Amino acid sequence: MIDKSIIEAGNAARAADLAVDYDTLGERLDRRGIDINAIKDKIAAFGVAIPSWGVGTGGTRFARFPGPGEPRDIFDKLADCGVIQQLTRATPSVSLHIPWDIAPAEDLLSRAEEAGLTFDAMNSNTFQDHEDHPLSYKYGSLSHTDAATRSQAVDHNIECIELGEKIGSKALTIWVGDGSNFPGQSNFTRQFERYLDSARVIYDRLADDWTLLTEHKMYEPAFYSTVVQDWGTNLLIAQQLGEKAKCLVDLGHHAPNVNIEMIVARLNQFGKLGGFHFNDSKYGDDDLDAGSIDPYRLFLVFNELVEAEADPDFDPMHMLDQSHNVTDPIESLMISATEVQRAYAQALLVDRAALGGFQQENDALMATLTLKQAFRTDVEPILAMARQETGGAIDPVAAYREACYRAAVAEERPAVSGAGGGIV
Ligand SMILES: [Mn+2]
Repeated sequence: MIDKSIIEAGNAARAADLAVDYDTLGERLDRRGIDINAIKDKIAAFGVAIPSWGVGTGGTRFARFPGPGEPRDIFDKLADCGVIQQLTRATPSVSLHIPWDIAPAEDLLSRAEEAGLTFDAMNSNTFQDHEDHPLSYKYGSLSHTDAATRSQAVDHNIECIELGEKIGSKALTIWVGDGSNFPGQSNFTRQFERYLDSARVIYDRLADDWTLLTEHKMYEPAFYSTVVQDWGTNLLIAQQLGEKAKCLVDLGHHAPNVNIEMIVARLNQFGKLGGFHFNDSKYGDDDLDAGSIDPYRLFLVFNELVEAEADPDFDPMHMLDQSHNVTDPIESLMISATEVQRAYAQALLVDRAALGGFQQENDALMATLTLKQAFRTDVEPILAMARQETGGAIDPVAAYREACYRAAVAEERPAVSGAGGGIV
């Protein structure tokens, strides 16, 4: 963890400027009928989960360039996630990926507690072969033509649920690499029937307070078709399986220019929006840092989420899911968590009564300006004040760099090879 005195000294040096900036923004928002403290409290209560695999350097299918002090195992990953939470107070939970993070439940629990973390959704993995799985997933897993392979994949998902139950998780996320690379290779209908049959066995194993999240992806690793290619198929799965099944939207898993905020609205309208994987993209599933390319789109997604918050039962899960190839993953995850909070804060500033009126009157210009007014507001003082008041750092990256955390862990963690392709 970072020495508290570093955080306190950094905050002390910045506190006076922050107080002025916060008060100034508070006055401006007050003129718009908005209570800045109410927004700040919502931001302070908002959390986005860190994926355990995100704290390691990612890569492409060409290569991976690991940095110093790479986490060696899940316990190193929990330590890194603890630092992110300590400085940002925006990432209270970690999402595990099995088998990469397999460890005894009691050890996971005690180390998470030390790091001030809880566990978010469990993630199964049947997109690669496992040492202790005799059958290969080369031609699919839950939808494989071979019943024994499907059964092996189902059993793996049930093991993920069993570990999750011991560590306080309440959700299983399934993403499969199943699909085809050639027209004619797979029968679309039979393949999806097999997927649904397998998913039903997993679903039936879930406790009543668990959620099954299924994640769609239009391509990769299969390049002609994927079994769960888009939100339509994802919605069909959730509807076929039942109440506990919901859809997970990964922002990078769509064709370029798809209207993702509209997908969010549709899924929510029918009670099937389960959660998000945040990242950003320029060309495809680039897994770039959230908010780094198109922050307006992130805002528009949150605009739908704030609209949905009117329903007290609305409680989607939020997680970052991105690949850090050229930055320190801890720094990228801290900035990304703040970008997600920023989009949420901006969306909270939308004058919804005015927007509804402009929509009713078909005043397209004023409706869109209502959104722009919220988006253009610099909410950084709100985010920084929320961090300061909850014990985090006003400037998380500055505190992290000053603490030389990466150099310190590099002393204990041996350098790892960058050979071979990396994936997240
Ligand atoms: Mn994802």
